Amino acid sequence: MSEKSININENTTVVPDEKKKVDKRDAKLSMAHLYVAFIALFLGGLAGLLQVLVRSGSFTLPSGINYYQILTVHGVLLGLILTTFFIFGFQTAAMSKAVGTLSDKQRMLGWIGFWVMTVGTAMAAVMVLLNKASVLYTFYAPLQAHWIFYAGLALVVVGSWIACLAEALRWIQWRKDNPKQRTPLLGFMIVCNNLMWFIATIGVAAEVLLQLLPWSLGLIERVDVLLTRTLFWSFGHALVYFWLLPAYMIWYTVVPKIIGGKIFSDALARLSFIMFVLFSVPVGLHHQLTEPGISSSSKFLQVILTMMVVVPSLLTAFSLFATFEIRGRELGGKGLFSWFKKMPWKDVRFFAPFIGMIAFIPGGAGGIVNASNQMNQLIHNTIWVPGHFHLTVATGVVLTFFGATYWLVPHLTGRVLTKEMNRLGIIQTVLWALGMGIMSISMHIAGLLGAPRRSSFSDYGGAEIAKTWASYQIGQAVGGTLLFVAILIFLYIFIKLRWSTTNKGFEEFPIAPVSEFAHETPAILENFKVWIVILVALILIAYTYPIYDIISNAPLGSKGFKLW
Ligand code: HAS
Repeated sequence: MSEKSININENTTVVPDEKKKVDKRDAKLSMAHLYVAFIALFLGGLAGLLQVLVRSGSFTLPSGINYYQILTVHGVLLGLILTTFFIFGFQTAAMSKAVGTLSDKQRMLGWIGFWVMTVGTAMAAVMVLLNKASVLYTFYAPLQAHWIFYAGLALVVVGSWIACLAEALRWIQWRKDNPKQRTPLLGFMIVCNNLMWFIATIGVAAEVLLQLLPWSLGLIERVDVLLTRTLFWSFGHALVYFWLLPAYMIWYTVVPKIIGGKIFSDALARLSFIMFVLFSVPVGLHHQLTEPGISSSSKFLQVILTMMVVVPSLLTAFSLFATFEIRGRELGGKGLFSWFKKMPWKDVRFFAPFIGMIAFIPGGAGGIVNASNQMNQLIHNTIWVPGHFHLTVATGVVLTFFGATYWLVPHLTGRVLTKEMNRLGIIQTVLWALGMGIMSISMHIAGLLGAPRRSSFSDYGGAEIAKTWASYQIGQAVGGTLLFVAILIFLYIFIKLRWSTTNKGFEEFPIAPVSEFAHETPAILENFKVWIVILVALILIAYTYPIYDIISNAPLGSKGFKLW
């Protein structure tokens, strides 16, 4: 997109021309990511279906496949591959649309990043399928996977850094071309997400390169299990916000346009993203509250910081309610909840992310329960936790990604979202919401009754104990089956939107302008130097002592269990 097509509204936030399409070369790069993402969705979803059927107790896996293998396929493909590829696919298109077409050099970097990630994915996937890496998506030591699995995941991370660099360079170029102007909101959000991702992945890269990979290659005999887990979680919680922030980008900038409204406040949106950058990394210990070997004062500090990272989500909820209410009133609605009736319920581009928002409310509340130390003792390592993340990532985030796919794919491929596909999309969303609702409610209740997570039915300590939560296992199987049907419908719609010859045309890439009543955005929000200094300080405060403590009091380390 040429800079000429960018205009500036009264509040000086840059809004791209709505008729302008994403450049074809950028669209190709974006689509390449989506193909890998949706292959991962199919295979990961199939593994999920097998998993709930096994847990229901009424299905036995064919010989040669074990429960932990399909659990690893499910977690790695959906939690790591679907998300990462979708996010970079979406962000490439969004950067191109909101900030401008990538230069040849930036696009080439984007392709290098894509191929490095794809080769890494193939390496890790082959090892999991050969049952040489059934170590789940968190790859906790002392379980040891084949070194090719770790090398593959390291390549996924390195490839993602290259993709981040390509996007950052485009944004920097815009700043140079437009000095003293506020950068486009969507571009700013992408830079925040990538910055958070880059800082967070340093921890997991250190874990893999300094501990797991040399250990699996036989170069070192033992690993410090607690150190590897702590490095993993310094990345792991930021990982969940790396999934969430693209959904928030859509909630803040796309959904208001679809309902015919405006962004409530540019400043509030940027503040919320900066808060995620600051507070997403130094909170990982809330995943380790029950682990010995970490002092309670370090855990306490990180629990406080966890409560801080809830604040930007509350700001987001406030902004969204305001956007909906203002638009509802513009359309003639009266009373507190008038907006509810005025929303475009029959438009899947709105309906899917909105259902995601609703699911995110109990999902987020569950997160606050998890983070509260005493309550964590009750739910940790029970199936309550998968209940929590199936509401947050698998509903809040994934439904938003589905909703975005319905306009993004036709936009990128020169087609339109037909009425028929829109209707099917709504059915798909309802099925997804129903399936996820039944499954995650069952998971939460079974978790409170003590059902462990990450365990096959036969490992429950005997069928007698398992009877306590058996009916909820059936609930999970029913929900999981509905979800698999919803995946098949989604893939059918994707194929139609991508390859059909009867729906050629122009589909909008919706980006809303900022409300003319919004306050000016303080310049400091764009000053990344300040935020990076504060971020590094927070990480040092939160992690220096626990890591020093773990290393200086380390026992011999573990030789581990070779699973290959
Ligand atoms: Fe979490 C475990 C704490 C958010 C994902 N989390 C996990 C795991 C995953 C995950 C995958 O403190 C498992 C990891 C593993 O394998 O072991 N989580 C939190 C907290 C938040 C939170 C405090 N989590 C997320 C998000 C995720 C995610 C987001 C993915 C995308 N989580 C934890 C803790 C654990 C944990 C502990 C460890 C448990 C253990 O012991 O193992 C917060 O960020 C949540 C804040 C969210 C809100 C909701 C705001 C609502 C909004 C919607 C507005 C709706 C509108 C529509 C406007 C406060 C923005 C209105 C319409 C109407 C009609 C009403």
